[in-house]
Amino acid sequence: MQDIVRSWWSRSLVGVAVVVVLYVGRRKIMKLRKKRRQRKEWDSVGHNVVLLHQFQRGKFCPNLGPFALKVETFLRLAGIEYKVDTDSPFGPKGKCPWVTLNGEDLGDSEFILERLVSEFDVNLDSHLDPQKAAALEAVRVLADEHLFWCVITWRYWLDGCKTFLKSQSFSPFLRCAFPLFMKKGMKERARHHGIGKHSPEEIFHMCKKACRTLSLVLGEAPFFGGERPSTADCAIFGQLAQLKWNAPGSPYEGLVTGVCPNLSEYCDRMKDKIYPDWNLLLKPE
Ligand SMILES: N[C@@H](CCC(=O)N[C@@H](CS)C(=O)NCC(=O)O)C(=O)O
Repeated sequence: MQDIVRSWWSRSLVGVAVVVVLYVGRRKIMKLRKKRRQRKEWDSVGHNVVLLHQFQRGKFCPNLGPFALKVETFLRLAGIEYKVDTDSPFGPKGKCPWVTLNGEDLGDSEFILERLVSEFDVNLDSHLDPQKAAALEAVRVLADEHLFWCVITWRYWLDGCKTFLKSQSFSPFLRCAFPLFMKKGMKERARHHGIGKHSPEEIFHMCKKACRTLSLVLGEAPFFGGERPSTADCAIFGQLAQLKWNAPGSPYEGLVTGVCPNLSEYCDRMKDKIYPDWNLLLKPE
């Protein structure tokens, strides 16, 4: 009797092991096939057509990622033909956005823009003298490397994604899961970065100071580049758009709509000039 039970058990175990191996193998093959299919699609968008990999569109703003919005804004201003892929938002450096150009994958918005400038021989800054261009680069870093951290630390950790989710058309599953993994992950990242050591009030204060600085730099000018948008405008708009459209009803939104209204007007101006199809890009539900 014992022998029968033992052999039944060992046969069952072998059966389970075979099923698991088949299941894992099948998944791996499917993943490989998907990758191959995607690669084929990405490489066939056309010569000199940029494929921009980014997050899905939002309810009020075409992108929840400031760096993706920066690249898309640049592509439009420079008149470079592009297509969008939202299936694979994370690229070679594990970040969003990234682009595929003529079969080559490029990561990091700054490196992408530099490459586009040389590849397509475009210059959005020809009207700037070197000193103004250098000052704008410093302002761009303030937006990309400082304002960005204030906003995402608040968005994903301090606010627990509550306000942010109002601006996105996520599925019910993502609505529940997103805050769970983002809150903890963001807390850890913010602590490593250093900004997470400050109190919520201090982080808001830092964000306000950054907005006031941007507001003073902009002054009465229509764009940071003066009469027309420059490369730095793409980055600054990408970051400010997060406050203007992706923080509805919050004190962070108030920084541009109330404290520094010229930044809000600036966002509208950029939107109207560069995105005549803004509403068509949005994902309302
Ligand atoms: N320096 C990068 C920053 C990109 C970045 O931080 N993207 C965020 C989304 S806005 C991201 O991918 N975060 C995911 C992660 O860091 O794992 C750039 O300019 O492209």
